[in-house]
Formats: sequence, C-alpha cells, structure tokens
Amino acid sequence: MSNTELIRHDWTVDQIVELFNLPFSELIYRAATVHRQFFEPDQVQVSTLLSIKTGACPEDCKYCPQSAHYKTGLEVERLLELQTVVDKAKQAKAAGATRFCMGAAWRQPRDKDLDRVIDMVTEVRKLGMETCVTLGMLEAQQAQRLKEAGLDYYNHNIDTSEEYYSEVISTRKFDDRLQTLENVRQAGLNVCCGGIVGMGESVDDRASMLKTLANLPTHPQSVPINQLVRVAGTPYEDEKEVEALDMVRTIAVARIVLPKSMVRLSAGRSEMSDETQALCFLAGANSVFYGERLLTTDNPDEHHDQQLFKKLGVKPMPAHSGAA
Ligand code: SAM
Ligand code: DTB
Ligand code: SF4
Repeated sequence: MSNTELIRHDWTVDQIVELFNLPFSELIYRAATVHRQFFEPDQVQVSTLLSIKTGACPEDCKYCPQSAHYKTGLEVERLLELQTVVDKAKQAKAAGATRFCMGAAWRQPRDKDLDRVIDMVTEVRKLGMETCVTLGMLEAQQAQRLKEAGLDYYNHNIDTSEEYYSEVISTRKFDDRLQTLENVRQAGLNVCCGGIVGMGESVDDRASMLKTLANLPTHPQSVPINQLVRVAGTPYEDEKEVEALDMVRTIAVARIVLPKSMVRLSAGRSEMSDETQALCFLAGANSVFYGERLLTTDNPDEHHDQQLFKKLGVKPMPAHSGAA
C-alpha cells in the first residue's frame, strides 16, 4: 500500500477491533511494517515531564492522583517559580531529553496563570528544547497565545472511548475535550493526544478511542498510550493489572491507524519488563517519557533507560514532528 493510502480518517470501530483480534505475530508484523514506512525503527523520541502545579484539581478523573475528590496523600503545590522550572529543564537536557513537558493540575488555566506558563515556555525554548504543556481545557484565544509564545506541542488526552467516558469522568464531557483539541489544532500547535489502558474498558472501547484519534481532521502528531498507574486512594487503585500482551496489541493497533504519529509508550513503564517494552518498540512505539518521575508517580530512572536503549540498540531521536 502507498503511504497516502495508509493514512486514513474513515476507520470504523469494527475494522479496528479486527486489528486487535489478529494473530499476535500478524499484528506485530503489520505494525512494524507501517512503522518502517515512516520512521527509523531504531529511533525513540525522549521527553521529560515536570509537574508545574500539583494536586487540588477540581476534576474527578477516577484514575488521577491529583484530583481533589480523592485522598491520595499527595502534597499540593502551587504553580512553580520560573527559575525552578528552568533549572529542571536544564537538568533534563543534560540527561539527554529533547522535549520538556510541563503539566498542571487545572481544569482550565486562568489568563494570569497562562502568562506565567508562557514565560516558562519562552525560557525553556531558549535552552534549545522543544516544549509541550498540558494545562486542561483551553479557549481558542488561549491556544493562540501559546502558539505565539512559540509552544511546540499541547497535550490533551481523550483518555478513553466516547462510550466509556462518563464512567471515568463526570465533571466534563468528551465533547469538551474535542473542542479543546479543535482550538489547539486551529492555533497551529502540534497536538499530543492519547489515552489510558487498564480502567476496566473493553476491547471495543480501546478500538473506539483509537477510532476517534484516527478520524480527527489531522492525526495528532503525538499519541501517548498510558497504562493505568493504580494509585492508592483513587477509585481505580484495585483495578486489574493490564496484561503485557494487551498493552503491546494496543500500541500495535495505534501504530497501524496512526502511521505518521509518534506513538508514546507513556505511563506504566515502571511496571513493565524490559521484554514488554522491547515488544512495544517492535510494535511501533517510538517515544517515551524519560526521567525518574512522570508527574507525580515513578518512571524508570535514566540509568535504567540508558541500559535498556543500549541493549536494544535504540537511539534517541532528534527533534521531529509530522502531521497527517
Ligand atoms: N489536568 C490536565 C488534563 O487533565 O488535561 C493535564 C494533566 S493530566 C495529569 C494529563 C494526563 O495524564 C491525563 O489526561 C491522563 O491521560 C494521564 N494520567 C493521569 N493520571 C494517570 C494515571 N494514574 N495513570 C495513567 N495516566 C494518567
Ligand atoms: C500523558 O499522556 N501522560 C503523562 C503526560 N501525558 C502528561 C502523564 C502521566 C501521569 C501519570 C500519573 C502521574 O504521574 O501523576
Ligand atoms: Fe485534574 Fe488532569 Fe488529573 Fe483530571 S487528569 S484530575 S483534569 S489533573
């Protein structure tokens, strides 16, 4: 199939479920083939996360340790000072990250908060790093301001399928998320949008979530696939662990339906074996969060990841962005 035929925006849930149900070796073969058509299979993009405002979030996302609705024992922190953020970005750059992602536990930013985040974006860009922020819902004009400040990516996840959404979050609607994605896209920012596996959703839900992403007017340039981190105190603390092969299948299907997107093996790597991660890379994952912390939970430390990359012959990817 030609490269243009591979990029589709007309997937049905049934077609995507069929991909999930392929024999494992066939699924991985197809995903790896698509991966090689658009990317160097030995390259993985590395981004480091920093929580710039932690906890006390008014939203009730059942997976999230930062929601004020659940008692997770998390220490609440106000918006960090500019210099603290710049120092962390310098450390991340020195450790080998090319993108710095700043996350805030907000439903949506106030304009005066946005002013401060814009200063952070400006200073981190001066270090020669790509920038990404995730601040909750955005108005069109707020997205425009971030674009003008030179922001590279905005992360805003749909998290799960449209059908399962109300099971997970009651304080906003799936359509609210889509509206923010539209505002971000219209502003000309690169979109980072994905979801979570392991919240009790069905294979149909996973397929439906990927259908929504693939049928957006433009494929998100970056697609984080998070394995649920089961945090004590959240409603999902006792959720069943995702089977490794189910995670690999989800990555493979994401790669097939979003051929030109960076597919990020995101939260949950601390609980994955090196072998599972290797299968995820084989299935088309080509970016990770790097550094010992995600936002509030653990991630493999840099030493471990450097060893893993060495064992697998993986090279950090230079700055890249694609759109389809
Ligand atoms: N408050 C903003 C928002 O929700 O858009 C930005 C930060 S929020 C923490 C970013 C994303 O992190 C969520 O959309 C979700 O996909 C992911 N996330 C949060 N808690 C998680 C967990 N326990 N396990 C896996 N992913 C998680
Ligand atoms: C995304 O999809 N995953 C990252 C990033 N985007 C912001 C966040 C994962 C958070 C995991 C739970 C925590 O550390 O608080
Ligand atoms: Fe708040 Fe974002 Fe966590 Fe939801 S995912 S509770 S919006 S920080």
